[in-house]
Amino acid sequence: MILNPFRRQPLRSRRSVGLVGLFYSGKTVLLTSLIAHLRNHDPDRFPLGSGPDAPEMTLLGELPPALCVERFDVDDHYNRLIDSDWPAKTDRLNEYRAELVVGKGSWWTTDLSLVDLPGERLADMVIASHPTFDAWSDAVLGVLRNEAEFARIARPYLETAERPGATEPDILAAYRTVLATLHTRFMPFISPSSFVLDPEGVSLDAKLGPDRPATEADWIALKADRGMCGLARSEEFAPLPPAVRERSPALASTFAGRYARYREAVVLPFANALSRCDDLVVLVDVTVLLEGGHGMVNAYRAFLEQVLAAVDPGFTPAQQVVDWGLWTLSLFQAKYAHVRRIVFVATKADRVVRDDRDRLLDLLTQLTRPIIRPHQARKHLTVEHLIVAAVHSTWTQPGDPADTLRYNSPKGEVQATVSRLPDQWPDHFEPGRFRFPRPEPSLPRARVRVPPQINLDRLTRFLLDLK
Ligand SMILES: Nc1nc2c(ncn2[C@@H]2O[C@H](COP(=O)(O)OP(=O)(O)OP(=O)(O)O)[C@@H](O)[C@H]2O)c(=O)[nH]1
Ligand SMILES: [Mg+2]
Repeated sequence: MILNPFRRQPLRSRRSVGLVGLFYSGKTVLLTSLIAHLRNHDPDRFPLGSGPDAPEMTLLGELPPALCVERFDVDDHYNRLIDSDWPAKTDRLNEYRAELVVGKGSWWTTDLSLVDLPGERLADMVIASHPTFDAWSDAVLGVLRNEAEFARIARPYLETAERPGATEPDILAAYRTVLATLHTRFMPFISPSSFVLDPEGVSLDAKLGPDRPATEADWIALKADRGMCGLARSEEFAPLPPAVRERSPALASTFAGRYARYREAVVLPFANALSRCDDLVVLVDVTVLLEGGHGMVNAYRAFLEQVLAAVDPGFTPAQQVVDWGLWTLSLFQAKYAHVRRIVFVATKADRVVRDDRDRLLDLLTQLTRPIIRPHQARKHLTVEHLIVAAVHSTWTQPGDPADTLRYNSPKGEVQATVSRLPDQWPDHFEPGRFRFPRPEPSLPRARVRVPPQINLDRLTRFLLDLK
């Protein structure tokens, strides 16, 4: 909190929110739409409370980033949405920061930071939480060995690494094949993430170019050839089992040096920014998980467990005392940086029919609750679940069948049959069993209007701590 007696609102509180979620989960679109509503708040369409006295929100000014270097380019993203194009993929950590006031007679303003990052980098949280190469190797290989989905993919790598006489290039090539297979099968457990998004922010997909190969094996070979496991070609590393580290200490020490440099340059900047956030919005694209099959869901669970283990959200009573002490000693400014609240958001809720929105929320909760419950049992942690569409881009007309949605595509308006959601995650389902539309964004062109949305107002209420 900051005190400034010469202002109409003499008190200012600071709040930082990190958006986390896999690549393509909808972080940048959500942030862009949220900012459009902050800039142009309409209390009737975007109610921040119930009843006629719901407060108005006013943006007092935009501020330079506080948690990272790069500013979130909201105008560029918004202009693309207006042109019926989704924002470009994020290639580096960036932040939107603004000061706003909620309500007319308020004494408080909120200095709000919203942090966006490339989804691929989150797989590196397991690097953030392991300062040494040995500990990281054991953690990664533990998951690759124990999760049935990964074990088949990882077996050839382990055999290569454990073979006497295996060279550094053999080991790196075999690990790149593991990562290429995970990427091709949409399994989000690709660390180091430089394999799919190099330190310059160039993504593997962008590098693949037009020479599209035919079979899955072709894809894997191509990606294994082009992906990079480290800061540069000469800086690649791969996890080594304990026996291999013992047998080849020189190789283990080379990999450990490269690991430390990668961790310092790529991972710690975004891990530090996230750990300084008060709230995390964890975006889960349930529709993409359903489209991807049970293998993708299992990989996603392993990924989310690692991310939350690294963030270690929540507060113990002792931390609360330290927090209070810091706060008073530094005249109400500093506070113990830590994530206190998490909201899980099922994004792109406009891809399912209206009657299935409750099921979407149930599927989200079934997926995340077992992962977050142990954290809640150990610490004070507020957890919320919501479904949201940041840019509501589908619609129906009276008389349309219950399983259809309409939306715009480059060829004009489409009416499509969409999959109905199950009550529970099926035991076994292959990719392609569920299908949902991929609409163009539908947005008013006049900037005095704001994007149509589902529940973004409820998310904003949670973030601003409004009842
Ligand atoms: N129908 C619908 N599609 C959406 C919505 N939000 C995002 N999408 C789709 O999801 C894609 C990815 O959204 P982004 O916001 O760029 O995803 P991201 O999480 O920022 O991805 P990275 O930058 O790669 O980490 C978009 O290109 C759209 O196709 C939404 O509200 N409704
Ligand atoms: Mg993005």
